[in-house]
Amino acid sequence: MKSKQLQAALAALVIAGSGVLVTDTAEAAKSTALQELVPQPVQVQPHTDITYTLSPSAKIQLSSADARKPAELLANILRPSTGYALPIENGVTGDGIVLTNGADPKTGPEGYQLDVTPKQVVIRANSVQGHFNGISTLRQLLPAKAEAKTKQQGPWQVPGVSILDHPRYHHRGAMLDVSRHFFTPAQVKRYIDQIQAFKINYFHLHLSDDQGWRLEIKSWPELTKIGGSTEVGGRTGKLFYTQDEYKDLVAYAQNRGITVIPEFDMPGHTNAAQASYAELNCDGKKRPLYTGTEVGFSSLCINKDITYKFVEDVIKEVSAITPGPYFHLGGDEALSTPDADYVTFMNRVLPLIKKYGKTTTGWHEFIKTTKDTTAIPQFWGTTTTDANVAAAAQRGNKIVMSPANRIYLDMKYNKNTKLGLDWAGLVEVKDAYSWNPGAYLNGVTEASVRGIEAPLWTETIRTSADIEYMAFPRLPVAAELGWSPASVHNWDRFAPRLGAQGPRWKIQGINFYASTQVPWKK
Ligand code: TNX
Repeated sequence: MKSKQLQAALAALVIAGSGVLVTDTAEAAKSTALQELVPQPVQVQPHTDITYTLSPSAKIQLSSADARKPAELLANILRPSTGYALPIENGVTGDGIVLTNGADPKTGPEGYQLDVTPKQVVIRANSVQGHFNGISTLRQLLPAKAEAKTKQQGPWQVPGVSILDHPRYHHRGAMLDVSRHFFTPAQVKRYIDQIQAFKINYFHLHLSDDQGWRLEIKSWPELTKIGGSTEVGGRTGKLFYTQDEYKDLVAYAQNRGITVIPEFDMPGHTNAAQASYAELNCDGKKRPLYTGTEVGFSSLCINKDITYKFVEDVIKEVSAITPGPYFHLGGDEALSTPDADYVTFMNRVLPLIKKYGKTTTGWHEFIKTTKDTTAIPQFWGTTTTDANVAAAAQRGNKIVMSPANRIYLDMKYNKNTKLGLDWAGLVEVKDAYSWNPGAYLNGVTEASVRGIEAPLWTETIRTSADIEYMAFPRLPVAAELGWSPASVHNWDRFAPRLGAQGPRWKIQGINFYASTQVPWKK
């Protein structure tokens, strides 16, 4: 056997899991890339006799205009690191990366096929989403240094493979609380880029809470002038997004295949609004601004009409600048709102969300007030039983799973973690992985689960480095749970794949938590 064939054969054996060591480092790097994907694709068929090498004259070729945004995303990543021009062209000819249609129907609305030939990497998908997802996979098949912002030395090899892939759940989300601490548009974009790489398709922004109102509402300008002037810890400044800044963030996400879900938390968690407008308080007196971290002390005034004028104006303005179909109304921990008032409030507010063309989503408490099966409860409890959520599932509602003791990114990893909270427990990487979203809540089966979301509350989180430390590696864990088939779920096989992301994150400058549970690749 020629040595190249021998190496290929050895690589095939490694993939088959025989544990044979491949001594040639380039061959080994290529073949192992197929075992290092997060999230794990549905089907990976290696072709060990094939390698594609990106050449300086390669083009990104489109067979449909639809694929232009995904193509631009890929070009913006690969041009700086490879130093190649990588022009984006319509039509398929010759060497390069091809984005085309005609994928196997099994790939569904978000899946893709990726086929590596000696001359091309062909990503086939029947939707823009599918192309974004295929590109996320291709990025992980290239050497980690392809992620660098400066020119690196090739070769830029992709191992021969045929992949067919599609998600387990439609909803794969990440939430960022920009109320407790405010994050600039640049910081938010940085996080959007990081979640996008793991096929996350929803970005939920928690835009109001006791400590801050973070989006300009033109008909209620004091909300940001007063309510958006401070945060936990008392820093002051312009700590809010203008509507133009918000629209820019939404477009930024959209250009990466991500739908923004805006949240305005009510009827509790409303001190910032109550500090901005006296009339939102039952006693007609403005509340002081709040920079602490307690929850449950605030409530809108349920029996005043002005409350609903306020809520309607917010829904109306936010809906007009949010292309996505969802409005998240919070609804959690309304501990200062009597139960009957909570029901009264929701009965008046839910129709307003419909009136402005949006679908309601909210923290799961609100679902006890409605029989609307299109409403989406987001379960954030720490129990495996919730009668109201189970009843909603029986009626046909789809549930987003965010159990706090599993997938709250603000929980400490262990008792020495400096950042974060521990009210739902300590959540090490393995704890975050070891649960099944489709069989977690009694009475909520796989078919009733819309997906999974990893929330990051920011009482203790102030910088991008802080965000990254809490989100990495647990956000990729959530992405794996949301995307990969239940049948591949296995910690011993997952941990090395996760560990293989380490070099990539180092190159990207991600400040990840190097858990000792994970065998990090050097
Ligand atoms: C509970 S989870 C909250 C938030 C806090 C979070 C901290 C939820 C719907 N409400 O207000 O920020 O705990 O972990």
